[in-house]
Amino acid sequence: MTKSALITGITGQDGSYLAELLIAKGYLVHGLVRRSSSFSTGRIDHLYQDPHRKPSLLLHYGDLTDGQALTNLVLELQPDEIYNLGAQSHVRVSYDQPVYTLQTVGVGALNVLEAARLLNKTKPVRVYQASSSEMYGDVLETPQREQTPFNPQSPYACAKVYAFHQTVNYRRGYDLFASNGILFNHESERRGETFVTRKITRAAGRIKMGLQKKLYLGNLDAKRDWGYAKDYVDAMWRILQHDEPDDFVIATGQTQSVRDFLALVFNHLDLNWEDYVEIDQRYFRPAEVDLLLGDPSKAREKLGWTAATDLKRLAQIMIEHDLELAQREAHLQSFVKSQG
Ligand code: NAP
Ligand code: G4F
Repeated sequence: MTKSALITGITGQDGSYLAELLIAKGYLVHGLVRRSSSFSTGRIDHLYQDPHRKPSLLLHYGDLTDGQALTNLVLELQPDEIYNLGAQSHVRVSYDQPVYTLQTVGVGALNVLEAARLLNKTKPVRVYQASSSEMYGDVLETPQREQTPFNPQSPYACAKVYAFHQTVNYRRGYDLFASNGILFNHESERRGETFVTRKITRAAGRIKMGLQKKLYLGNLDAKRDWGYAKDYVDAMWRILQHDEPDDFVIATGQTQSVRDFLALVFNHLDLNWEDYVEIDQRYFRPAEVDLLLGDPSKAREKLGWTAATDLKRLAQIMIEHDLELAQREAHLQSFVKSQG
């Protein structure tokens, strides 16, 4: 029988890759989309098929903060699996919008769990919660593993810790199949352009094409365990196929600094990053997470999952994509100029 899944955050980086993966596995995918004045479905538009074929993707308006509507939707759709990926996911922005961040990340997760608890009374449902390595914050142990205590450093991380614990509570208290994936940073050519890796690859491509002169960044010393989003959505799926609900660290087991990533990207384009990068205090955070390094042993042993893409290859994928975008932009500019 066809399995069905509901993805919150389907228009985001991870939601789009997860939708692709589940459709390829034969799922009927439902996506929660929040209404906006312009379309937000650019990352998933390619997944629409011939309207005469049986649909594999259906979108529904909704918002994580509207618990009643979310419950109605879940009870109506009766999905086998729910992936809660929706969030205000930018750490720096969470300092400017702490209450909104808590509402989407913390209360939003609670709304998903409540809806699942009600459905689970009549039909089994499995819930994946998108937890984050940011929860380790000012780290108390390196590498970070499932047992490492959380020490959050931002409004975003505090909200994710709340959502993590509620997921565990619903598992214990209501016998709900609810699991946390504690994912370390993962990037791609679909990464939002204000996250540091994509900000760097976009700028490097534009600099190479003569469209931009400088790149303004914050703390270059921060270290992250960066993987490829396409690999990481496979881990999400495996977490929900496991024979019991549990919590898993998903990471590469390698850490590099923002400076290292800059060098990888600019060297790939035969450029020296030091000629272009300037430090701007606006991009520093009130409290920084200096070092993230995950230990993915449990995921390897219990889920058979490992990160397939290393940072060098990831940087190459992203820069090749963003160089092409810059080439198109340059071409368009010269065409416009040539028209007088
Ligand atoms: P993303 O690209 O920022 O996508 C976030 C998604 O959430 C978007 O579809 C967004 O919709 C949606 N959303 C925001 N507020 C919402 C609301 N109130 N109601 C419903 N949907 C809402 O994030 P991502 O990188 O794909 O990450 C997916 C999840 O994993 C997030 O929960 C993030 O916090 C978590 N996470 C990410 C990483 C990482 O390195 N990428 C690591 C650990 C955990 P719009 O398109 O309308 O904005
Ligand atoms: O790319 P970032 O904004 O990612 P951050 O803060 O690590 O958060 C991401 O990963 C988390 C998992 O650990 C997710 F939960 C979260 O949703 C998000 O996807 O920043 C990475 C590092 C930081 O240390 C930041 O201070 O890069 C540093 N950085 C230096 N200059 C910058 C910049 N970050 C951004 N966004 N912009 C800069 O100009």
